[in-house]
Amino acid sequence: LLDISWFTESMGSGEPISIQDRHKLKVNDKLRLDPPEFTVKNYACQRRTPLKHNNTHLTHALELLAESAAFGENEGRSVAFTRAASVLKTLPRSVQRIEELRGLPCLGEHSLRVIKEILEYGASQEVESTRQSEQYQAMKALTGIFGVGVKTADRWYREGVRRPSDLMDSEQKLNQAQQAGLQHYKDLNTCVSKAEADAIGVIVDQAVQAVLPGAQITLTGGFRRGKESGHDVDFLITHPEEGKEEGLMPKVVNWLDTQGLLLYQKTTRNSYLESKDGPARPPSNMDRFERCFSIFKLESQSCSPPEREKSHQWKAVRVDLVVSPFSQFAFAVLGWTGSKLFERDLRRYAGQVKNMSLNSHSLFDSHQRCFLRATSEEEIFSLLGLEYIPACDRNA
Ligand code: DCT
Ligand code: MG
Repeated sequence: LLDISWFTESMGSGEPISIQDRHKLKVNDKLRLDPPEFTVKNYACQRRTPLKHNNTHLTHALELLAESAAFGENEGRSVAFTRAASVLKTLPRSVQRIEELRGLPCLGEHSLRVIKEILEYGASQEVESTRQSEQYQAMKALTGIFGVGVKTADRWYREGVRRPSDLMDSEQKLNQAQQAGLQHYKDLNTCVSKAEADAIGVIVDQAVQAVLPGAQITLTGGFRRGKESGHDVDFLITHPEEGKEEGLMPKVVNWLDTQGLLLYQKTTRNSYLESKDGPARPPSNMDRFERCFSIFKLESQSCSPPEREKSHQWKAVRVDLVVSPFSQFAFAVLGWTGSKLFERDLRRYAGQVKNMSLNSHSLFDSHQRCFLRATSEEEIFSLLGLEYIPACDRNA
């Protein structure tokens, strides 16, 4: 059996090696002298992560542990499992032996233990017992309700709620988003196909052109990275003449609503320029654009036939609309294309390596104390000193 402790301890710490470790190293001398099987860069934004990869049996397991950690509000642990999974996604072939992972970044002891168990026995006990646990299943079902986050789901769980149907005749107070989420639970937990995303794109473009001719819409999120299905559809709206986009969202939403196309909508205002700190202190969150969280009523002729039952003439689909001023558009596209881990690492890389601050509005150079302008994603990568990674390879 391979002892994983030598493996993690001897990796990249830069510390002097103790006598005991030296012994362990001797035992594993042969392994250590072989060159590493794979080389992988540290930050997700420095590597290419295609949609299809060769280690799904491992990444699904690690991602389930990441999800479970997030349900327990342990973000650090959740990100660690997500990072480990992401590293495996970049490997050019499937991993056969744990030794092949030597020297790879982001693989902590816990992740390695899980990987090793799956490689040897075909499954991990921890993953399977988590998957079967009442708490995981309840949290998964409850956070699957639109408008319900981990905190609310956890509170409900502790009060005995296990599944969405338990909420129907309970005393629990639901806000408007949650009521809509519960009402359309089944549809919203059915994947949105690319064809459905495109059909919604046609409608959103109609709405946008009707209220502001010349405005442009861009499909972002997972679909821009080449995914064939997703949990929602994300659009970014802008207009080449800076300023024309102001006040656009309420008009678009009103047009859609008048056509009877919205089952739910909540618009948040652009708070970027209004923020107390002002743009000189770039905010770290990315929700400062004028943004509309909505549920579309997509008529069934626009839906793919196998997904529609005859009795059901439409499907509820989550759609996010975001309006960006043209000068921030490149940053907005980059920020809204994802994946979430790719974005997280872009921001982390900017801060830790370049002493810059990146968000979906801007790039701020803390050393020169100025904003760096860009009109394309390529330019932003270049300002960060990164090789350009196309959207299809940002599936970290
Ligand atoms: N995003 C981010 N950080 C977050 C949430 C979102 O950087 N905490 C960015 C990255 C993706 C984009 O916003 C859209 O978010 P989602 O729709 O949640 O992600 P997705 O990749 O489009 O996934 P899905 O295909 O399931 O919709
Ligand atoms: Mg999405």
